[in-house]
Amino acid sequence: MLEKSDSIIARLIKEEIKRERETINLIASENYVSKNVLSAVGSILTNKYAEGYPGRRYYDGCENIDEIESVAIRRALRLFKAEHANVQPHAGSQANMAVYLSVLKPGDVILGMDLASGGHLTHGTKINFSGTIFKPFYYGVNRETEQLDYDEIFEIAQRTKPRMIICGASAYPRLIDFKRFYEMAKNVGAYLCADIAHIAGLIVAGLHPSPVAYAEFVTGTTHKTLRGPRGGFILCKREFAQLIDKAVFPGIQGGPLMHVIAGKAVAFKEAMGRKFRLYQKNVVSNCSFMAKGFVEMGYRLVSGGTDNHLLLLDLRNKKITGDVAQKVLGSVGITVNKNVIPFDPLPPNIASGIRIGTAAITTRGMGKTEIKKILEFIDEALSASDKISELRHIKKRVKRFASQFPIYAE
Ligand code: DSN
Repeated sequence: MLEKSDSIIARLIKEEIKRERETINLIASENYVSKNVLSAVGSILTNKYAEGYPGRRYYDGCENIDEIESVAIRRALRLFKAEHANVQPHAGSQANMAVYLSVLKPGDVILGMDLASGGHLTHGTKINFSGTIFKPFYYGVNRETEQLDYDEIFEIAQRTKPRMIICGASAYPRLIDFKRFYEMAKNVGAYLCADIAHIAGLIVAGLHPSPVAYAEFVTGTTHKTLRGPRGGFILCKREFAQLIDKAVFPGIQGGPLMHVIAGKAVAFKEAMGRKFRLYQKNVVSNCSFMAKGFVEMGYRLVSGGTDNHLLLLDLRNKKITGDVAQKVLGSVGITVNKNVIPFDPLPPNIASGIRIGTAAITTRGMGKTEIKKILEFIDEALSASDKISELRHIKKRVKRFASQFPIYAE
């Protein structure tokens, strides 16, 4: 028993269970896995080394491991209607790195969405491998609409001549037109990599257009809207299968995390069901309901709304920074992250906004009634940001409220 052999870690896990149960999680990239995913990830599969791929391993004893990885691959292919899948990337960053290294050379030009406009670190940011190994150029959003401006992106692509265009985002509340990206990539002779980490669940449920038919490469994570274990995956056209597999192993990774791959397989199966589609529908409708609620309370939404699982609040008219808002909400048990807004006058560690997502609360069974309550908590807390006793009172109410939605039946 962990309690006896390592009381420190046992206590901290218990504390984390309590924290998750007693708080409201609005982090757009987080979710709660099913008990079945948990049991696969917490299994003895963590014991096994399996460098290589099914049928081609560098270690013996991989007969069960081979089947597990093959099942995960087959399910990924079916779920996303893809030609080839690699389920070994430890995370989204490794998935992106493997894609870049599969067909690009150091110094090649890449064009990705600016981090400050909602892109991701690995899409060419200067402080990330993607911005140091390759020569990055960026597109952002239109100043007026705060949405992607495809004509402008095309103009940047024509000017910078990238070898690869990367589309997909971490903090973009609108639909992404993958077909438009594909057409412009072809026009300038670039590969297209679509990073669907955030919206993978919406895509399999048919609530967001899929890039799989277009992009040579699609990368993603399994733990966000897809509601699987922490990890990454790559889908690609058949002709790039070998290059991708070699780029993941032995290119950038060693032994795959087989317990996680088993968890991915379980999550892929769950994502094929009707219940999962309904869940995704609720994620999106909860998000648009929350967006309307914020607008009614006088908050400004970046781009004026949302089409997916997340929204971005511009807090400037509320005279509070993203950093302070994150801390204030955290102090009452509502977890969000500060986020820069497009053309933010403040630096990222302060930021003018916060990012909010509805995947996790929807998993807990929350709907419109609960969202009204959450909106009330948020507005009260942000309006009482320096009133300690009021914040304490809100914290108690949040705890009582959240505890009514157990994550795992006790
Ligand atoms: N950290 C993830 C997010 O919060 O969107 C992206 O990797």
